[in-house]
Amino acid sequence: MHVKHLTSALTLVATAALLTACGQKEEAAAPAATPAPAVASEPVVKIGHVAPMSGAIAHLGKDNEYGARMAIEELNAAGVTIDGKKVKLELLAEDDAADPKQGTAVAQKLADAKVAGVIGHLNSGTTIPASKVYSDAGIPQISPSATNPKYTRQGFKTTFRVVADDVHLGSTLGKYAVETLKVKNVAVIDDRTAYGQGVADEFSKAAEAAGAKIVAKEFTTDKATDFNAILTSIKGKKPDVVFFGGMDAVAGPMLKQMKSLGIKAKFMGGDGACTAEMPKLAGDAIGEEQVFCAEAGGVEGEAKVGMDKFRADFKAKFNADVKLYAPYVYDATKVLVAAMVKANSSDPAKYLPVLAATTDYKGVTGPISFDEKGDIKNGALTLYTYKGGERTQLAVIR
Ligand code: ABU
Repeated sequence: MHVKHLTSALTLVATAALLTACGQKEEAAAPAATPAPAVASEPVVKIGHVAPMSGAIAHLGKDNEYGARMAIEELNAAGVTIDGKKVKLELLAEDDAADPKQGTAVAQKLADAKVAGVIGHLNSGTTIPASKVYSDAGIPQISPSATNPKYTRQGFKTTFRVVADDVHLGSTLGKYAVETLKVKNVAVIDDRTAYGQGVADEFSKAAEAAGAKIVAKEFTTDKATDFNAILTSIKGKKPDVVFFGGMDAVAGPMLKQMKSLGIKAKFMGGDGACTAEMPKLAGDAIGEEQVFCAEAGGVEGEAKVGMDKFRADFKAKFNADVKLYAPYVYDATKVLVAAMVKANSSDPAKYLPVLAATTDYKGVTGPISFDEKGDIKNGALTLYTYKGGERTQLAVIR
């Protein structure tokens, strides 16, 4: 079952016989070995986490895993009681290398290990195929970062997401490009992943609907490092902005090559290219207020106090800044466990309906309620630019 009882081996307590020396009479008879009372250790509840811990975006995978570790350690320290028993939460962390095949393989491994729930995966391209494995096994899954809408639209009862999706991201960015940045000619590149292609398509639709012209459409891959051919072609079309659907590991070098080709256009991206790592990846090619992007969540005003504390605690614990989705992983983990506690069970069949009914959970990323598909209700977006080598918040949009 999902709560594993660890039983201690019986400890034999031997009491030394006290014998008198030199044939003297025994002062105390040696008692027979007596089994000590068995001390049952805490039941263990296993929670899976999956993200790429190897490959080009391992830095983001590590950020996610740190978020999960922080939540689990805090919960264990505070004490979690399910059905009257104090339990120990155990994180089973796996690496899917952002590869769909490896994603389904580790999903099966976690299902076989009878995890009570899964936080992940990071990428839409791995989260979507893995979700079939979890659905078949009846295991609830919360993605903290996969934004392709398909994930929660497959009719599975086990899929949840604590961030806004690509429809929200792409359409908001497309509108922002035309209405606020006043761009007219747009070039679009995607990395052919489920996320990159999806967010680029949504951006294009919204930018066109707002009156912009798509002057170039190109694609690359999530492993490419040389963009000279597509950027040279784009340069000839004189775009005001280049939108890239893909991750920061590709966006950074792409910005460098735009600079060396003399392309002065603005650069936009979705959440995958909106990380604190971008200035490091793009170096001095990241011009002042040249790059605009959005994170698929956000808090402002008083609600920011919890997020600011989370960031400070994270830094103190891991000696690293939050790169992107660690706070969402942290909240996803706590929401999952809160549902188990409320349901008085870590059995997925019992706590899944309670998880689905989550209403106004107060997370560091804002209030979390799920709609009928398992998507976050009223998901926010945060628009950012980069100034002085720092990701700088522009606005939170609901
Ligand atoms: N949302 C951007 C990164 C993850 C993904 O959806 O592939």
